[in-house]
Amino acid sequence: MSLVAAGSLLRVLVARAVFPDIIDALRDIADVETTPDDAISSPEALRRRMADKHGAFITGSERIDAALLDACPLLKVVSTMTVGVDHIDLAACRARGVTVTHAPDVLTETTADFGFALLLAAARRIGDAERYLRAGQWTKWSVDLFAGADVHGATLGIVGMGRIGQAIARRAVHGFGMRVLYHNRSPLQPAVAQALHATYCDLSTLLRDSHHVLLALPYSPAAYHLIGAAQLAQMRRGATLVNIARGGVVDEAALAQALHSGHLGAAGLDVFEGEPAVNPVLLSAPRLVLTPHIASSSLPTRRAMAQLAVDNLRAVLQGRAPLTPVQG
Ligand code: 8YV
Repeated sequence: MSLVAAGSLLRVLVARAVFPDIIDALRDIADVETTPDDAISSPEALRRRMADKHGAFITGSERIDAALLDACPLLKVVSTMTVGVDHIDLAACRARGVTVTHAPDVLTETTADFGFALLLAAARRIGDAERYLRAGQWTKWSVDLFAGADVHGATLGIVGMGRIGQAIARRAVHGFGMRVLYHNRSPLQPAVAQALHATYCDLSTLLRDSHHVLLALPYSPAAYHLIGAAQLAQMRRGATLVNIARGGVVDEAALAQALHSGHLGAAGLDVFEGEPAVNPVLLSAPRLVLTPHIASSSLPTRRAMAQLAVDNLRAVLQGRAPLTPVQG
């Protein structure tokens, strides 16, 4: 059953400039307001733009909260092209009967590739080495020039063993001969853990025993500064920390301190607490690779994420079940 009477058109907001050819697939069922300049709407502007809409296509940049929802009485569906939903107040959506959909699965392998790339870049100091060469500082070979840590054969601790964590574990075990420890809300089914050659342990054990620690957990308030000064101190001297989860999981000042002191060997961050602003303490920290939240950014994957978000929107607006609703 359609959500509006015959003759009147549904209205959808596409909050950022995403692949016009994919968005065009909404036009036969809805009047579509796009964002050709790709500007990020302030909360007030977003409220204004969404006020008369039945559906919204959003990215991780748009925050959906109770105040916004109260200004959108017609809203039926919020479709985010991200897998993470920490920018959406799910309880407020549920209370108002607004369906929330997200984009899992399509980005898993691409994001896992990037997590591994960031681990390799950090451990093997690729960022520092490239800057050094480009700056014309390479005048002679020397025995320990940018000598980093080995990744192959080392122990990788994965915090958050969902789809992406598991895809990283497969790369680590089968591609790099690593031993994998993991920490998760609950252990995997024994057969799944066995197939991944991954061993469950508590966070302290994982931090103590891993040469490299990779964060791939979904963000929730409980995960805020999960890795702070005390946890960094538990990590092995010379270990690597990689964060592809959300910036808030790591205390950035404590991380900078652990790099300056030499306790941590290296780190790689794709996500930041105040992004797109980056805490200046990170910019001056040594042996740190920084990337602008691009783990899912291959062109085919970003297109697949947008396509899935469109398919979810179409389904809900046409009265069908969404492909990938947010559970819970
Ligand atoms: C997004 C992500 O690219 O899907 C997620 O949860 O973190 C990334 O894939 C990012 O949120 C930007 O919208």
